[in-house]
Amino acid sequence: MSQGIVIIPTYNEIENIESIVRAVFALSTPFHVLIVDDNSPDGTAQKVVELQREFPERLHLENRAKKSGLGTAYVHGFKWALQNNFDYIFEMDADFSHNPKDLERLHEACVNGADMAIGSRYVTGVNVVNWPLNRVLMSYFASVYVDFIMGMKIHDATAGFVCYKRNVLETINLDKIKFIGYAFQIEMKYRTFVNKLKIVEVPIIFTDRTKGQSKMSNAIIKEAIFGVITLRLKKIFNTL
Ligand SMILES: Nc1nc2c(ncn2[C@@H]2O[C@H](COP(=O)(O)OP(=O)(O)OP(=O)(O)O)[C@@H](O)[C@H]2O)c(=O)[nH]1
Ligand SMILES: [Mg+2]
Repeated sequence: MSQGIVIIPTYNEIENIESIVRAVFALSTPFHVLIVDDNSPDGTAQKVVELQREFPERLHLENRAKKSGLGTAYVHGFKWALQNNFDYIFEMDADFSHNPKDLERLHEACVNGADMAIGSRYVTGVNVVNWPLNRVLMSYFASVYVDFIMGMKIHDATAGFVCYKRNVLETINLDKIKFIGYAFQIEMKYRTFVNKLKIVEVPIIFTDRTKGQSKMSNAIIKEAIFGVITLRLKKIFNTL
């Protein structure tokens, strides 16, 4: 049987970790979960170790020494998932912005022919709950900007709720991925697009986190703005 694994990067998610893990394991599809924790000072990883006693087969933990960004945490998780022979590999946040129930809809899209299924906020209008207007606008226009520079027609280019079929991650040189924030999400989609793989957007409702701290920063926004141009130039000069 083909197996799916949900990768959840964490930094100081003690208020969310137990409920998010339980929410995934409550689904009828028996997904595995891989937590990639960056030595969170609040004890997130210790909580995962505790939960592993209850879910010894399906809950996995990778510890990294220090906070190194969401992008590299995912790259670490992707390599782990490929090595451990998973067929469907998911990205999901720990903070319940992504509804774990939607994992099954993303999975279904990939089982039915998509190589990459994106949980998208902007396919049918704007499906974002409780975000300040400036964040909604920035996030919405990020995709317009991505289309303008890269010619990639994806409604939600910075989405971080994704299902990949393993072939997508096998065809991307993961060692080249260095971005840490939204630029990472755009880069993964761009490389999938450039490789002419099938990308499908599945409409989801995104809700702002209610517990724990956001790790968004101006540096992440800057990285995205210049990152898109860098990726486009690399493609033009054949060094992507
Ligand atoms: N391992 C690891 N995880 C991280 C790092 N930065 C963020 N994360 C995790 O990545 C996920 C998304 O981070 P958020 O802070 O929610 O970022 P965001 O969703 O863009 O921002 P908000 O909407 O404000 O919550 C969460 O599960 C975080 O715990 C990091 O440096 N290392
Ligand atoms: Mg979040």
